[in-house]
Amino acid sequence: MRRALVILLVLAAAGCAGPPPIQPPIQPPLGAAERAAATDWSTAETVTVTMEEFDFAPSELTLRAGRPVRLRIVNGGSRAHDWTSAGFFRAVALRQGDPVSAQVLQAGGSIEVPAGQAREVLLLPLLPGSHDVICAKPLHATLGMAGRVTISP
Ligand SMILES: [Cu+2]
Repeated sequence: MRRALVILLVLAAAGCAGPPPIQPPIQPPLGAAERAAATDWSTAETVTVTMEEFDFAPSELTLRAGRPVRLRIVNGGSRAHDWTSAGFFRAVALRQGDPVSAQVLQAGGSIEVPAGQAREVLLLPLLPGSHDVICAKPLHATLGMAGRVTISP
């Protein structure tokens, strides 16, 4: 009984250690780990998106299913921005063992980039479809940081 109480207190304290995630973590599609492990990442095509106040350039991307991509998100603005699309990150395989990839999934499908910096992830588009992309910072999508990313078959 007493031990159970101690465990509960420890769990409660651990839960208060950091701010809660804004969005729930992403589960990659079935088979994503196997597809990522079988991918030759040296063939990845670089696709760059530049974020500024308040837009994405380009705002619309089309990627081909089965073609590896190095998605490079550059923040050319003067404040933090993110490139967020839960639907897109549920449709791709990310390269395993990449710290940025793990952060993106943990953050609910969001690539967070401080002002003046860049982040990149290696990914394999798997499931065809079209998804909204936003900057999830308050009001940024309304001000223009919104777009689409499409995976074509
Ligand atoms: Cu923003």
